[in-house]
Amino acid sequence: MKFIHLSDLHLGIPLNEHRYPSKTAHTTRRLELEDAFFNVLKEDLKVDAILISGDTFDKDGIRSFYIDRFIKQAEKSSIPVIMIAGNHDDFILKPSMIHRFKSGSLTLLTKDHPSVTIGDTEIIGMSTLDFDLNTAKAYKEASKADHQIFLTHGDVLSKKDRYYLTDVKSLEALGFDYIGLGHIHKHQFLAPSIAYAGNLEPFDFSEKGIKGYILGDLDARSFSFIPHAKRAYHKLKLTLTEDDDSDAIIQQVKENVPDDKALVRVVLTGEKALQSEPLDAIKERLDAVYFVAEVKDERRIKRDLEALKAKYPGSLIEVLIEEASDEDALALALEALMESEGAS
Ligand SMILES: [Mn+2]
Repeated sequence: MKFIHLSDLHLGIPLNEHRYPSKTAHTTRRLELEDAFFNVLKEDLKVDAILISGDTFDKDGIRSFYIDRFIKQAEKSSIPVIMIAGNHDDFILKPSMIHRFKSGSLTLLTKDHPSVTIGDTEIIGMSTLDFDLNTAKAYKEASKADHQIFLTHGDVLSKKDRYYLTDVKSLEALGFDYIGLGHIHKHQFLAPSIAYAGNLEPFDFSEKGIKGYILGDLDARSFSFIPHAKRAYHKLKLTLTEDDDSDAIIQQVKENVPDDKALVRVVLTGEKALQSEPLDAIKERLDAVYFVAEVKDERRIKRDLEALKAKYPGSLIEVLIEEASDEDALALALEALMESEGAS
């Protein structure tokens, strides 16, 4: 039995428009998030099942279009799609909704129908709402199939999370051939056969790194992460000297982030020339290279202000240096003053 384990699609998640350089870029990204799962379905996958471990929908109240499209595509899939509800989409367990998710190739595992058997493997699922370790153990022990997979959704690493389920050791002790988890968006293996799949596409700068799904082969006992995302977020801190201009900045960013489809946040630190290029100009140049670029300037003006004060004692320059709170304003004022005084 081979399967794909994916998670946390959060269909309908709002995307902050003002973070995108244009309406077109915003729309492009919105569609990439909406289409990620359907693109997986379209691929010629040599697997026996697609397992989704919760939070398929972002929240109750999203446009029905997202739910309708998901059901329509999943029910006609050539590969069975087996899903559970997470903490974000437990509304699909409501009596008015639940029946829609048992149609064609689509099966939602619920308290009343907690498992489905495909070939020699029983897939058991428990939503965040229904999670109970002893019940999971009882299901495993009652199973007559050769293999068992368990799907659930919540935190198994931090007890502080209000959706904490249990710890990894307790999950391991259940003896499943594979446990597919949802909730934490960063994909990770907690044991050779226990994994968070993470989401298919990153949603914001808090979700760095490569995104994709887990490809599992129960007979080979092999479970591996497969990258699938169209884009990745990158955060970059550059330490500059006052001689570094936008050419040097762009070059350094390109060396660190060669992928021009990326979404990049650059923090500039180090030294800044008194007369430096406007931040907007740097951002515009980065915008021309990357899909989304953000720049934050944390540089400090290097010029020795104490020496300047000593050179112009009792002058407006001294007052400015002592009173200015904003470095950019200080730089501009100093520049203007020194020009008018013929200093440089
Ligand atoms: Mn969740």
